[in-house]
Amino acid sequence: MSDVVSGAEIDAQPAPKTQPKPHVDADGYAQMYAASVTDPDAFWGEHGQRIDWIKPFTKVKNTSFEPGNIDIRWFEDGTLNAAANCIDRHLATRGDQTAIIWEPDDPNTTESLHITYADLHRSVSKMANVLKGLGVEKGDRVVIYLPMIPEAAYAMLACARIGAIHSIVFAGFSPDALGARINGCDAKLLITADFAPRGGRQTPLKSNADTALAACKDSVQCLVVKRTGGEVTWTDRDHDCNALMEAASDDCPAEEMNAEDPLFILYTSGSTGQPKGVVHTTGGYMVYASMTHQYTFDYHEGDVFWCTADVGWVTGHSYIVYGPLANGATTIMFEGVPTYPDAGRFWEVCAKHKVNQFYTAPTAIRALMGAGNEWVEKHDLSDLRVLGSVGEPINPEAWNWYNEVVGKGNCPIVDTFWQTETGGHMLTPLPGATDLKPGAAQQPFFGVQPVVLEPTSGEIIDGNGVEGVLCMKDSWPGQMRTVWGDHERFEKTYFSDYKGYYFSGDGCRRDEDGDYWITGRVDDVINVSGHRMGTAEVESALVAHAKVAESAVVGYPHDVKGQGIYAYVTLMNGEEPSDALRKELETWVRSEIGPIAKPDLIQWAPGLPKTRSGKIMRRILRKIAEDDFGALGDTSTLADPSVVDDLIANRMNRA
Ligand code: 6R9
Repeated sequence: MSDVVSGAEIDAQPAPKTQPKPHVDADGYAQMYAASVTDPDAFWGEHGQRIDWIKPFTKVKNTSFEPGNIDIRWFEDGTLNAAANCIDRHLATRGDQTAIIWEPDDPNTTESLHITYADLHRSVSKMANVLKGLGVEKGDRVVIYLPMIPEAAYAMLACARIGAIHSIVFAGFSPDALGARINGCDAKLLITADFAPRGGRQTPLKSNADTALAACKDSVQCLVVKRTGGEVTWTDRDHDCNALMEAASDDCPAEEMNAEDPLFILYTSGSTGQPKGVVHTTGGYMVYASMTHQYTFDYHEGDVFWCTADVGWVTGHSYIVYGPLANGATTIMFEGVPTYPDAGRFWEVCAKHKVNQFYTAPTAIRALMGAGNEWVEKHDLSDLRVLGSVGEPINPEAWNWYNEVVGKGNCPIVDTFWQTETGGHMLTPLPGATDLKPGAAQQPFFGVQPVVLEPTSGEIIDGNGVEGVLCMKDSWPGQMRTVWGDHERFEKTYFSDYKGYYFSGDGCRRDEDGDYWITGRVDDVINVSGHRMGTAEVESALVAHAKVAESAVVGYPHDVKGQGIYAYVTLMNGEEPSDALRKELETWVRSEIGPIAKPDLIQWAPGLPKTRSGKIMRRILRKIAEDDFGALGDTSTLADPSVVDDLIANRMNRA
């Protein structure tokens, strides 16, 4: 036994893991940042080379934020294919490397899958040929309504391969929301699955799809993936995806696309009207998604990267699929939820697949923090190097828990502020380069030029220790290009309140050190569990109910969700409030929009506080929902100030 080390001794002295040198340190960041904003053409001309072009670009930046002429183009004469960048270019060097690890909802009944780059090439090419066989051509729109299964990535990349534009609808959305999005972009095809297992439950996707398609043109076809094999009804427009893929050729050349050809549409909520189709194009988006993925997460060759988002959100687009795969990473696709089968699931998956970078939302962190440290401590998280947060401001308590209990004080936390509209990270610390502050998004990514504006005058506020609204002074390659079918709405939403700037909709503070802190939306958008929702959308769902005369929806602080949905509802004359009706309205909103839009609190409001011109005073409703009615401010402009007393007396959210 003399020269043999016993197992116990090995356990007692684990070899320290080698840590790669971060891509940039503080000086490196400062130099690169300065270069990116002083000469964007030179900077992005160089970093544009990180992806493969079919025809190299000769022009880099051609962008205008000028009123009446909002025009954003990057690399505009270059051609490329996004799927070839995510797959084909890796085949020679890493065909056998795992591209996607698929982790199922239920680890006790289903095995995880390791899909190599060669496998991915085969499946995406087959799916691309299936799409072509169904008549999908370059420029056509394809709506994807799938669970988090490998086919979701195949479908995205198959569209990209043939130049079709995908629009993913989160599988938690209702048939109505799905139908509106299919019609909104005049899609030729819907790709869905029989069922979506999640947290041990199953959403009947195909049946939802049938309901949605009843409100669409007969010509829209439906490609159905078998996920569970459960029984579904079959109609004339349905096609069996598994059978067609099996029969399809695995040879499908990648279409040559212009840098400014649309890659995808993704619907997102704003402060007014129905959700709008955010359009991202190919070249700038790919450069930006891959570069942010590499630098923000300090991604190195061979790392296993896990973003827990759903591909139905932009985070899943940029940091499950396009960014990691463009960089030749191993990316995890997780079908489940953080608490199923138990509250240790995230950490079990991290240990099982030796995850190096882990990226999730504050709402999940808060929920798991509440479940107790023992769920984390029983798993080996020693491969974790970087932790990420996205979707909403992270409160310091959750940040500290994430840092200490999950990261053991060794993993920088990157609190990434960005939006569906921005394509990739805008403000974020960089591991190894930024001294972290819990709750701050801190510093602009390369090429991003944040400004703080005075909310009413729109004047730039210079210097540090200031607060205002967050705008961007100039374009970056990942910026959205337009609202699908409505360029005017694009200009009106993002460029009209503050002329010459891109307006994020968020408030922010720049502290004494010049670090940015996001203070939350300044418009009527609320953030529930990291999901963006327009209060107007929930209101219009409520008033669509026959018994509802009027409604006003606001957010209120919620321990786990960040914000909860507080709905004030005025009933039609003659209708009586009851708990049964409250339930009915909750179910109604779930079916109109989806479970994430269900109001947490509904207050019966015989009247709403309005100005004499009839405008609802949301400021007052917000304060009452926050149980902070001592600070209502001026109510003298109200048409009938007594409604406020009634609302306070019957408030639902007593501290
Ligand atoms: C990526 C994504 C965007 C809105 C955004 C802001 C909020 C996102 C944040 C954050 C504070 C962060 N938000 N990240 N707030 N700190 N790190 O979430 O896109 O769904 O479009 O939401 O989310 O309010 O304006 P999206």
